[in-house]
Amino acid sequence: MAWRPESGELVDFDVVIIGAGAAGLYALHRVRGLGLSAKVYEKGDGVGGTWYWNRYPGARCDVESWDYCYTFSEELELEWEWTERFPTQPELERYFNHVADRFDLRRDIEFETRVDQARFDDDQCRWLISTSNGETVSARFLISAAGCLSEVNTPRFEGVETFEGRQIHTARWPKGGIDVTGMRVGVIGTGSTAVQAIPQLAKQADHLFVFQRTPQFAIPARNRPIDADHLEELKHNYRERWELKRSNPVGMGRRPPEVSSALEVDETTRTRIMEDSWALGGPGFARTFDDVMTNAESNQITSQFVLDKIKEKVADPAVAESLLAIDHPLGARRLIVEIDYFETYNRENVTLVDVATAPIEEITPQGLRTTEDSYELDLIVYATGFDGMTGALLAMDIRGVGGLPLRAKWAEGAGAYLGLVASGFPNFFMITGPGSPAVFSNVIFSIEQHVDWIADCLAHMLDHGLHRIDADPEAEAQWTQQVHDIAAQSIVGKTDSWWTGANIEGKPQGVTFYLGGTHTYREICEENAANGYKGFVFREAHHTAARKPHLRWNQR
Ligand code: N01
Repeated sequence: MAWRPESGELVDFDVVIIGAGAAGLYALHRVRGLGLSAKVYEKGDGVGGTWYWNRYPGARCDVESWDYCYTFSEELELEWEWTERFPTQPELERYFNHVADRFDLRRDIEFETRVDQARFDDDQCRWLISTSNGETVSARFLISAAGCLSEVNTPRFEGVETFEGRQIHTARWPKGGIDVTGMRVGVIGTGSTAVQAIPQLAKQADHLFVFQRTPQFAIPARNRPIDADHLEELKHNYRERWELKRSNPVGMGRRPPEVSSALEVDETTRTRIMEDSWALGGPGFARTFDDVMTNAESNQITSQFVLDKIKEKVADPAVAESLLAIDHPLGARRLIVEIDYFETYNRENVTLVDVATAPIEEITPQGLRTTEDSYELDLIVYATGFDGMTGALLAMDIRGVGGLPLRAKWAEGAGAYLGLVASGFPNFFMITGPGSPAVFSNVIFSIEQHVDWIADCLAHMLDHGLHRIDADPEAEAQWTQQVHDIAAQSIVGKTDSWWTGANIEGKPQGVTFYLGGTHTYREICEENAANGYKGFVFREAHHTAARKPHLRWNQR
């Protein structure tokens, strides 16, 4: 316990923030700006969150660099120079380190420290937070910036411990990299991560085996360096891009599609529009038409177009058939953005293994055995994803009023009012929590919006002498219902994936993202704040049991 030696009291903060990724860094900056004391706990030994952990070969963001960046500081936006359309992990890690230095954030971050438990003390109206270094601190407010994709999912195959080679999850790739030269490498998975890693590993490995259970749609990235003219233009237009992001349903700085529906135009026009969109590449392809995600016919047309394009890239018809056996509509799983992925299967040293028809049975000392064959391997790469949305939150033991564990509250499904506060867990804010658009958007732009809302709410509480905020259970239930109703109208969630929680055994199933659009969500949040935070329940300071007042909070 981190008792203050001289007084025997707990070390107190106004705010404790969990995680020093994009969300934690900005949250720290904002709460400091309110004059509050804050401490960030970060598991890693550096900042960047996702971009600290995911160092696998080929790791890069599949949102354009000029969209995937903070917008809160004009100076930051104008001084940072992105070098590629889709930034690599090293470039992103440099960016977040630059942000940490530029805003002097490091002094309030404790690295290599995991939050294990957080308990709400209702009498004192404070959170007691225990960490992996054996300390317990107290804070008026707790903010989770733990991320939507930070709790890794490694399937528990029989015989894992017997493997004589090396095995690693992509999100735990070592800082120095792994030299796979001359190795027989097996990659399990064909999601976004695997699709980035496979072409890079294939270039070095002696032989690469890809164990594919579910083939997926992937759109060419058409990555390119950003030249001086483009950089100039980006700097010139950043304000306009910000406006576009605010009005875009997924927070990207793009204009709406040329036509709303594929069904609105004749075949020639529609093919031309799809060709243009294909030539542009990137995640925007999912928005070639407005109704790709909601209209089955429009989706079918777009899906078929992509299938035909993929077919052209793969030389071996049997391999092409396996890659094209896609069982879901385009966009029902997260659309993948690729660089040379399909072409990689034309290499002699790459073998695609279908583990849908012949599942992996066990890991053996020499490699891996499916129901049909055995594969000798030196390195097994688990590109098997994450326990998304709630995994990192539930990995901690978070307990609200009356000691209720968050795990118990969410046993039947996760939800929080506006995705920000879960009722029964006062003074606990979630950035990109369940019920928010979260990663179903340009997540860094969503993060900024969530953090701004939270910081404004804290300022409101300070100004009005309020010590406690909770979500009204009824408002929360209505919001969660709305989240589910909107999801029911979309193709998202009609197919099992990490989006629905299907990749984690025993996890409640269902989409927990708000799919009504980030622009609409933003308006709802802004209106909520402007109307006095309806649906939230506040308590004034004098309701809190007497204790030595926390100076900073009261001195403001
Ligand atoms: O994880 P995934 P990911 N046997 O869950 C397979 C973001 N991201 O790390 O589909 C065999 O998508 C599994 O098969 P199946 C992005 O949001 C962003 O790739 O369950 N296979 C699947 O193929 C993305 O959506 C970037 O049948 C097994 C794969 O493992 C999210 O992260 C880059 C298996 C897991 O795919 C997650 O992507 C990378 C088993 N027992 C990721 N268990 C950017 O560029 C699992 N699989 C921003």
